[in-house]
Amino acid sequence: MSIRLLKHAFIENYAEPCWFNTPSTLKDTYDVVIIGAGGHGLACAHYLAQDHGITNVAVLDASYLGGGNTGRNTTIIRSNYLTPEGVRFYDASIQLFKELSLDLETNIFYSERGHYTLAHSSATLRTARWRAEVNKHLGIKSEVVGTDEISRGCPELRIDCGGSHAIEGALFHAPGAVARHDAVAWGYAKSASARGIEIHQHTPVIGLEKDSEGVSAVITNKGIIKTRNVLSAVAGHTPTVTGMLNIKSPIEIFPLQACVTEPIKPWLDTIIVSGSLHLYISQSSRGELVMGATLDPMELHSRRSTLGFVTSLCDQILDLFPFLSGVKINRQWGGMADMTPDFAPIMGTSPVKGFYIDAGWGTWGFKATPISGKTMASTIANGINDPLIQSFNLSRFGDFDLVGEKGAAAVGH
Ligand code: PYC
Repeated sequence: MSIRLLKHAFIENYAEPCWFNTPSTLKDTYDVVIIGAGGHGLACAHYLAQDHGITNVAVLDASYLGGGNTGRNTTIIRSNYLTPEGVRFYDASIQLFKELSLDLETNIFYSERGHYTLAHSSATLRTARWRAEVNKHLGIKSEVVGTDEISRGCPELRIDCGGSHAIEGALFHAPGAVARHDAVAWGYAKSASARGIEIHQHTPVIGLEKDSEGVSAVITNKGIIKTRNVLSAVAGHTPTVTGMLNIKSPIEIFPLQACVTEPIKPWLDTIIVSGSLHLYISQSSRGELVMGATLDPMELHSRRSTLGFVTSLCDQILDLFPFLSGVKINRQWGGMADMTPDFAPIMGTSPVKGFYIDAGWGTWGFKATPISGKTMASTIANGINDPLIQSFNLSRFGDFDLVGEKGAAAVGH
């Protein structure tokens, strides 16, 4: 071994390059405490500082930054939802995503690809038309296309789909895009940090306190923080956190699994989704095929990934793209999807004053990252729900005023 190399093994005083403000101790009090250093929590921190000048903020995470669903999703961005509330909300997110690399001075590799939701039956085509009409009405580019047009957009796609469930058409959504998910979290963390916001990793929250005025303290493994504003942005851990204040939520946690292949030459420049076959596939800028399926069928608080998932997904993918049979799966993983009964998020104020919820992101959270951060920041700064998230409040379940978002992924169409 060369002496030069050995020298580096014994010298430990090279400072690690660090984008984030991660002090080793907590302050006694903050104006806002955000639980969850995923994309949503960090985006909220960024917009609290940028839009409202609120910087006495701590973002806490039980584990590491971006290690939950932010780093585990398949990065699809789209706004071709079915409800007007959903379409407006996700379109506002796309508008923020488009400028995000510049705004955060971080390349998030935003890549507009076009998004095909395949229809293998006349019933699915009918839903596609319904979604296209709602989208067009709200100025969103979506249209139903026939098989010739699908073949022009993705010549490799086998329209007869292996012979048993031929493709009849698709909902095509030109703004459909992908981005590098962890870079989104890093960019928001960097920007929030630069404005003085603190990020505390490996700082689990073990309790929350309230008094007659509302939420009053956050108990962590490193001490108690006094605060009058707490945001829970913890995806699959939401019922645990809301339970600390005896707030009931209708969320149920289901595993959602995904995988990537080895990198191969670029050939797929669109996003292909089939609700009927339970699959979605796109190609990353690195050349990997990023693929996923529907939720696991049973409620489970786990991120494990299974052989059954990858074999059944590949079986379906090969019906569409048989030439991939020799391509290797490199990695597979799972995330915890916090599903709501109406497939829309739970956002905004809660029954406890000063305690805010950003949850119920099921299979639709990554694409909402910028707009959830922006609207939660405005909600916290003003103490009232931002108009864009009014319909997503927890109170809708008590008021029987559900959203019914059947344009969400992994939802029967
Ligand atoms: O909402 O498009 C989506 C999606 C794809 C995979 C998970 N969610």
